[in-house]
Amino acid sequence: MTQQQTRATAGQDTIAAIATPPGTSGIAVIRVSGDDAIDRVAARFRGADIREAATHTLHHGRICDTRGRILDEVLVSVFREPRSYTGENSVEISCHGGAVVSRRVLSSLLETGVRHAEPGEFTRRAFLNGKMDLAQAEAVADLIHAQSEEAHQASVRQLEGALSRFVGGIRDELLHAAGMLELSLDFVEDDVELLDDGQLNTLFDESIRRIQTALDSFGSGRIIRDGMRVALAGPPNVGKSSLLNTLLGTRRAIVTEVPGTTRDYIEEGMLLNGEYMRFIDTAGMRSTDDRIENEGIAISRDMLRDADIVCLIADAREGARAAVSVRDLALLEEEDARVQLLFNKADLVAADTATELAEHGLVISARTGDGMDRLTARLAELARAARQTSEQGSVLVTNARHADCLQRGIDALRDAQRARRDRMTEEFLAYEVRRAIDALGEIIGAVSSEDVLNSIFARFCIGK
Ligand SMILES: Nc1nc2c(ncn2[C@@H]2O[C@H](COP(=O)(O)OP(=O)(O)OP(=O)(O)O)[C@@H](O)[C@H]2O)c(=O)[nH]1
Ligand SMILES: [Mg+2]
Repeated sequence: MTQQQTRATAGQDTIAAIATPPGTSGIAVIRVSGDDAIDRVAARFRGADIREAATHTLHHGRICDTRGRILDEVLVSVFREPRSYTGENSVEISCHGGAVVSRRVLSSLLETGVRHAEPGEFTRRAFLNGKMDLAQAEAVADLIHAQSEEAHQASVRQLEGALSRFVGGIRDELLHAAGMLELSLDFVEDDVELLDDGQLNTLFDESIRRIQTALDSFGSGRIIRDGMRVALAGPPNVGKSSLLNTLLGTRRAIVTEVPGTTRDYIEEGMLLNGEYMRFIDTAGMRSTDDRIENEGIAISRDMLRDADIVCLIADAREGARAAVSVRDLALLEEEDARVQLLFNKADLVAADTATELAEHGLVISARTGDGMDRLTARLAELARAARQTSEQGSVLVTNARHADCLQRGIDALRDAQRARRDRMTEEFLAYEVRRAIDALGEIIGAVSSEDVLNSIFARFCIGK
């Protein structure tokens, strides 16, 4: 479905939701949007007559229930279409915070026939009404979920349209080329060439190169957006779960002296030296007949494959040679650059043993917290190195959906390039170029399906 079609079928009923998080707070904001938004709020508002209010005006008054009982003293902001977040008539009611107040104000509005908004529905309407494109709408969700300064910066850039402009620029050139190719079909008899072979060659090559550069930023972009995935791995009982708890400063994972305590994996994110990291505590690796434990070990191996960093943990009492068997158990290659060796339980070995081990990896104690500073500094350093490529000012891709679209764009352009070399007809070339255009168009939502929109906006919170 194209964006235009979606627009035409978009319901214009009036929706409302509490836009602030639940719980007690100074104020809470209730958002209302739709053709009747202003009239519906006016029906419950005692103060100025906002039905005639100009756009971007603020009004003091009271919200009442059906029987006219005052629910709260509020400030009401009026926005008239198209000059609002959604592009529709909108009202934002700032009431006192607290779960009961805001819910009663919302209920009072729902009684007037306003519908409760779905997650992300305000932003979805903003997209459908052309206030922002799809990549920008996704940036709104990223902005809200940003866990680090870098993630925040990246989503602001995307919201400001950096990715959209990049994609749009290439797409426009391809649209022009497709148009020329299609036009030249009308002149087949006359043998008119609107785009010569050299121009096409350059266009395809250059577009592939630029898209590839953007795609290459996805490795670091993903780390910036979602955090660096740090897996804690090793044999049973070496203290993986203890380390997770020490890092988090809470008792998140169960720790016992029984080997094989952790069976499922546990994932927990935290900000460490300004870097957002996701720690994954895995089941200890060993050969066992326990079916449940083996299932856990299989999952652990998958986790290790996907991790950005693998902290391979050995018991300091077993000495440096333990590290090798740990690596084998985890099925990791010797030269795997993601591996950081840790010797835990340093409190149980003599000082000279610890010094010896320090030549092979970091020596720590999850129990005493010894060596944690060095470990966190090392992890922060690895995180910075992992996302370094992004600093070079080019566009940053942080989203797997965008990466997939870019890859399909490249694939289509490679097919186009091949078709050109094989002297295929313009019709064939134009078809491949159109495929690339559509793939790129999916990023900004020039082409979008209901399914794609549903999955994107499901990530949003209600009220956004
Ligand atoms: N002395 C000492 N004991 C530790 C240290 N870290 C963990 N332990 C103990 O080692 C035992 C195992 O710890 P866990 O954190 O459950 O180990 P694990 O690697 O998660 O074990 P599995 O989940 O079974 O694979 C517990 O009794 C912990 O108290 C440490 O640094 N020093
Ligand atoms: Mg454990």
